[in-house]
Amino acid sequence: MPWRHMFKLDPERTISDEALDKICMSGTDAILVGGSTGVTFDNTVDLLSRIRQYEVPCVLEVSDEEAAVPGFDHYLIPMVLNTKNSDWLIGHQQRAVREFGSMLPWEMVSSEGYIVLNADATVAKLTEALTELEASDVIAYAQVADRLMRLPIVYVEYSGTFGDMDLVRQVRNKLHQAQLFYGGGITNLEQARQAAASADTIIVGNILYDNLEQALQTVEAVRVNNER
Ligand code: 1GP
Repeated sequence: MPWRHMFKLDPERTISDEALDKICMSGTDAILVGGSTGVTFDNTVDLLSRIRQYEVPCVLEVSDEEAAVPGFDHYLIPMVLNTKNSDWLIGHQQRAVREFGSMLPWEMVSSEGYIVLNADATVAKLTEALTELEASDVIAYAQVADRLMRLPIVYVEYSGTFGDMDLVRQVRNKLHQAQLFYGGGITNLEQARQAAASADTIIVGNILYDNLEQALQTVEAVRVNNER
């Protein structure tokens, strides 16, 4: 996946046509559709049909098997590596495959190994993530994903707060084949630059709803990086 910058839109949240136009025309590499709660088939279809008016690639992160909507360019299936509850590692995924496996466009599906590190985030609470981790624990989770499970993507998730970039860099240095996604608390261009220098791909979410202009500037971070 060659993308370096993605905006993440939550189908449960309201976004105006004007804001969506700016987001889709921003130069971001792809729009990621996903959320921890309240994602339904209907609100996902609605958001997809609006994004489809633009050329930007559109990717669905399938966090609820009920909202597996056809018509996206790619599908990402999250597996939470540092959960206490194996349902979030393999349970939901097993049920989704049982239900929809025969219909899945497998060549358009990639799995993501999430390491959820902000204890206050909805995703951490929902998935019962073990967030009190040493750097060596985090790196080991990433290596399990990369070397043992051979997942194509490791996602260091600090949703809602800007994370430890030194740790993110350490993780990337240990990855053998997986692509490193970073998301969480990117609210301006400077943070986006730091994250883009530490991970392969950065994901910008919440700030789209709080300060659209600042969010749009984050796209510059990967352009500048690419030119280096
Ligand atoms: C959330 O990693 C993404 O899944 C982005 O995080 O909403 O904090 O930008 P933010």
